[in-house]
Amino acid sequence: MTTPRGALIAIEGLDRAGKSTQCDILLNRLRAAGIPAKLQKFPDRTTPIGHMINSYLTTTSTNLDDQSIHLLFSANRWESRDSILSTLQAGTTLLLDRYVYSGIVFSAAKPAEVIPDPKPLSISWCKAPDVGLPRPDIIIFLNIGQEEAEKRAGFGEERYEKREMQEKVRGLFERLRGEGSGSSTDKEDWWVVDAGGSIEEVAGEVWKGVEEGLRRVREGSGEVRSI
Ligand code: NYM
Ligand code: MG
Repeated sequence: MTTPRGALIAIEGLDRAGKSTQCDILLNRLRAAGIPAKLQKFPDRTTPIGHMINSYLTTTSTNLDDQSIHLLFSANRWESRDSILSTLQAGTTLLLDRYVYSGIVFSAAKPAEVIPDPKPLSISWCKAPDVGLPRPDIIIFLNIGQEEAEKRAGFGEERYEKREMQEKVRGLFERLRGEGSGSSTDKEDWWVVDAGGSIEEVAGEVWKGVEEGLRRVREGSGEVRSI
């Protein structure tokens, strides 16, 4: 008998929603339950493309136009595609700390800087370069209010961590999740968790989402779908 494939679980949310904390807890919890698991973070700042992204996010001297940085974020996922698929095929569950969905909403939320054509990037334009990447079995969305996020340590250090931008990101995530008009992802892909509670409370709710993701894989065809 072949090994059943691992689950692909994306954790998404605004900056300071607690994604990285929850990913670490989850990884330990999966392993403690005897489920082989790995964590992959996007952007992956360790690759050459990731170095460019990091310098864009952390310095004001690296200037890239909105389209170019968007495509770099996407390329940074494509360069992991083979390892994502082989990890799943080896029976290892893979947690993604951000994925395509952050890619879409952060780019689409940007105030267009280009003159004389100040149109923001559309969701469909932003989604296009990621079409064909492995699609998560479940996307766990850590939902946090803006005031709570701003209270958390480190907020405001990087590009995009501004209130106005974050509010747009929040609205666009809602649209993607199918809560507004013009959703471009399937509603059943999303598992929304209130991330305003204690770390333990949130971890408990996240775990329920993971169990749902694992169930979908068990009952599914074994195939990894594509975006
Ligand atoms: N981000 C992240 C994007 O703009 N596009 C993407 O494709 C991804 C994966 O990068 N503010 C943004 C969201 C964050 C920033 O992410 C850095 P993190 O998780 O803080 O390292
Ligand atoms: Mg950040």
